[in-house]
Amino acid sequence: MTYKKNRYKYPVEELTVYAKEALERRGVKLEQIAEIIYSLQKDYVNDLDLETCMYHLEKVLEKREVVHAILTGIAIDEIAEKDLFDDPILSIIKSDEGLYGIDEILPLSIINLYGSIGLTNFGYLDKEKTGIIRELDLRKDNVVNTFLDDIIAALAAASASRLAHSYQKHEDK
Ligand SMILES: [Ca+2]
Repeated sequence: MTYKKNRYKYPVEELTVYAKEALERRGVKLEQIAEIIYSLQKDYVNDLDLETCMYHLEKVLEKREVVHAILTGIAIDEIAEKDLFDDPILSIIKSDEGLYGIDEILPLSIINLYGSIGLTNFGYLDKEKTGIIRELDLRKDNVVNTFLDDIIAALAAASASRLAHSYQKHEDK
């Protein structure tokens, strides 16, 4: 029996580069996500710094499932921006209706990788719209960020969860 080596067309390292490029193209800097992670965890971790937040974000971005969610969400936003969907779904996506909900379901594939702290943080960010999430929410005029704001919230929540778990492990030892 031989192991099928080329199961994936794109190695995950390459996908991570695509995902980072997509975030940058949509006006999101990784530092801005790190700032949200910091705000979520600063009260729980002594001497937390942005570098540590960034480290955990980079680790989350190395996962294929995470990259898939980022690229899918951003693709939907960009296709909607070009009016390439048909109505009614085009109008629904473009207006980011509160009851649409699919934009919040897609990033659960990121959250699910990091346990229940991730889900709690995701719910919190969805309500509070911290930092760049709020900025994305306010950017209008032919810009569609319906999926992006939830993707960013999920990345921050998942990274915060990963960070929290890494400290718990240290304490358990
Ligand atoms: Ca949204």
